[in-house]
Amino acid sequence: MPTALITGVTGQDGSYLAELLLQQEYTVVGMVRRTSTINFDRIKHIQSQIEIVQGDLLDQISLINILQEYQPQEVYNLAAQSFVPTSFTQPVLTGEFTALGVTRMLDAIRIVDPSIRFYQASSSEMFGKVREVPQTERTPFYPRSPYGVAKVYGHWITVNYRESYGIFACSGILFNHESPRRGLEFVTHKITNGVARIKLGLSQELRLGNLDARRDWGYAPDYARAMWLMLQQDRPEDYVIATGETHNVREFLEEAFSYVDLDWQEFVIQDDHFYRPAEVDLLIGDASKAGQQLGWEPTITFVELVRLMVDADIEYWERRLKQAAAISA
Ligand code: NAP
Ligand code: G4F
Repeated sequence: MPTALITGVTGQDGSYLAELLLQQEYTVVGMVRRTSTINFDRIKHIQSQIEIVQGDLLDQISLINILQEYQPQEVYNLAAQSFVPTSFTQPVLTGEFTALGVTRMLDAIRIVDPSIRFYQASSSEMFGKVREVPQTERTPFYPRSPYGVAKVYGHWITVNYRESYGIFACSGILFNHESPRRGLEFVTHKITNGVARIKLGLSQELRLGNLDARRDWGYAPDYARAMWLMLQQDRPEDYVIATGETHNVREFLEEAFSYVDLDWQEFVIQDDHFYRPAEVDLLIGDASKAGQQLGWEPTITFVELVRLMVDADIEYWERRLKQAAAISA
């Protein structure tokens, strides 16, 4: 059976992609960086089925060694410093992980086995101050954060290694995708976690930044499927993956709070701390190329996404409350 290496396997997307590849009977090798405490929450249910190997996008030799030892046919490069606000406070580190890390992996592939198929996690953040609506594979980039700039570098170095060395390298230009496994600092999960805590009496307020920003929000497992499909094609190409619908943060709030019969305006406080030095105001993707060539389409609507995230957070906090009650009884 084929072997796939996933960098960023402990992240939201890495965990869903690992599940999908295991279902397809791949041998899955998950690269993790060394940390002082184990951070396998998202993959603990499949940990025994994955080969976990230590490596770091900052360390070229670790990448070469992993490719030599495990000989994967496919590499999915999902590791990155992925939080936009942190890219403003740690721009150089973001460039090292999110931009140069891509070159380190591509060069490791070129040296060890150029027949390896490569997936790069490109981002709709590259469109930034958008040049056209909706955004397609041909829309010019205008990134608005050090993260977006780093992703543009990662995107073009992927194209360059494809054109220079004939590597089967694809970029998925993925629009925002969410799930109960989304990091808690991203706006969707911050909202649904806040809603659950307020509903259960654990919080009284939710502090947020810009409520006018518009995003094209999809469901992460659908996007993991698109990554895999890209590497199964006859030719390497780049694809936009998106739902084709856009909503602002305020609409997300309305949907999440009203689902549990609360009025968001009674709890949400706008806080300057959560505004960014430069904002991406509007993202909406046109995934028709992925529809035609990959047969890909999203399976979950915006309302279903909001509700499944609220449900998961309420379930999580109810479980925690029951555990606390059992301990104190
Ligand atoms: P995530 O949850 O933040 O996961 C990032 C992963 O990268 C984590 O496993 C993290 O490991 C790992 N990582 C960070 N720095 C590393 C390093 N130097 N060496 C090795 N591993 C490192 O991100 P995600 O939402 O799953 O996104 C996956 C990828 O898609 C990212 O590249 C992101 O930029 C991109 N993307 C995401 C979206 C989206 O909406 N989710 C949209 C477009 C593109 P730790 O667990 O140790 O921190
Ligand atoms: O959830 P966000 O932090 O996601 P953002 O910046 O769009 O980036 C995510 O999607 C990208 C794809 O386009 C990925 F490449 C990237 O790795 C990441 O996964 O913020 C969404 C919007 C922003 O406009 C932000 O200003 O929500 C607005 N927002 C308003 N209040 C907030 C908050 N964002 C956060 N994180 N926290 C707030 O309190």
